[in-house]
Amino acid sequence: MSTNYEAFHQALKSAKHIATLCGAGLSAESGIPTFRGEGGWWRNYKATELATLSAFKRNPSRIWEFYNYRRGLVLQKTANKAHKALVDFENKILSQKPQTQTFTVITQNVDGISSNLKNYIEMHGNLFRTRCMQCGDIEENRDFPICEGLKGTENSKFDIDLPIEKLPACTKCKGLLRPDVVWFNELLDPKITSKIQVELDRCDLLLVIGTSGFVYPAAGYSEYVRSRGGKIAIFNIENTGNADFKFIGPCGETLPQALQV
Ligand code: BV8
Ligand code: ZN
Repeated sequence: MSTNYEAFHQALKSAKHIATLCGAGLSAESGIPTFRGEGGWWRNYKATELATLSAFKRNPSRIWEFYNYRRGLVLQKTANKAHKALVDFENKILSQKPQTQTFTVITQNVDGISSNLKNYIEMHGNLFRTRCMQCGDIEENRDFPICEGLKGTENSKFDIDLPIEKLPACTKCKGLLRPDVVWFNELLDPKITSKIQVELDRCDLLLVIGTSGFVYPAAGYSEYVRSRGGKIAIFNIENTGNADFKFIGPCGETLPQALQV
């Protein structure tokens, strides 16, 4: 396992298909809390208990208060040096004449901060899209608060139990909207998982950036790439997991240096 940038730069130059698997740590330096540790709690619920269909069905108001709070938080945040490094590196690859390498960013994050990338796969959906529980209509929506009834609830310590008719409603059929994200125990969009499979099947260098590797199927990706002979580089503040390259520290510092951007 190497922690030296020179060796990594060699591997980066000789790789044909470079991909990333990003997690909440990519956005941590933008001030967006991660799921582990203090960031994983909201009021006194664990995020993993709130990000489920059953929690939404049981108490749609509480879950919309949670997502409205996260939307409001993300809307005030900006991209950090790690997000910028991914964009700059993608531009570098795309301006190769002829293009001899591919670069694809696969992210678990739903904050949409990297959406200015060209080859970008959001595995778990996006906070700023809604989906109708009735007719399935999907809309972009960056309103904050997302509905009148949720105004000013983002800092309240207690649930406000809005009645369903006051929660976000579909403009087409008036049905109850949900955030267009993948909740725990929900299947990922098969169109997305097949795009990811194409990338994993050809990836010879996977950058695993700011993820604790708990959540499946993302958590299985580096094993899969390694089993096919691909190399793994971990960018994390914790020294976890095994990899060919490890850069321990804030990815806002390590990634620009590793990608030479
Ligand atoms: C599914 C959207 C089929 C919602 C999210 C196999 C084994 C065990 C369990 C399962 C399995 N297969 C399926 C499961 C169940 C489940 C699962 O994995 N559970 C876990 C908890 C064990 N998986 C699913 O349900 C998935 N669906 O598999 O469908 C199926 C269907 C039914 C039944 C079975 C199977 C769907 C999972 C998607 C869940 N949705 N997000 C929302 O966000 O509201 S997951 C959500 O949490 C995030 O998207 C992200 O994926 C995850 C958090 O993980 P990380 O991103 O890694 O963040 P975390 O805070 O954990 O870590 C941050 C890291 O950054 C840390 O390592 C830290 O050290 C580091 N860091 C911090 N600062 C920095 C830094 N690094 C660098 N620089 C810094 N500055
Ligand atoms: Zn509808």
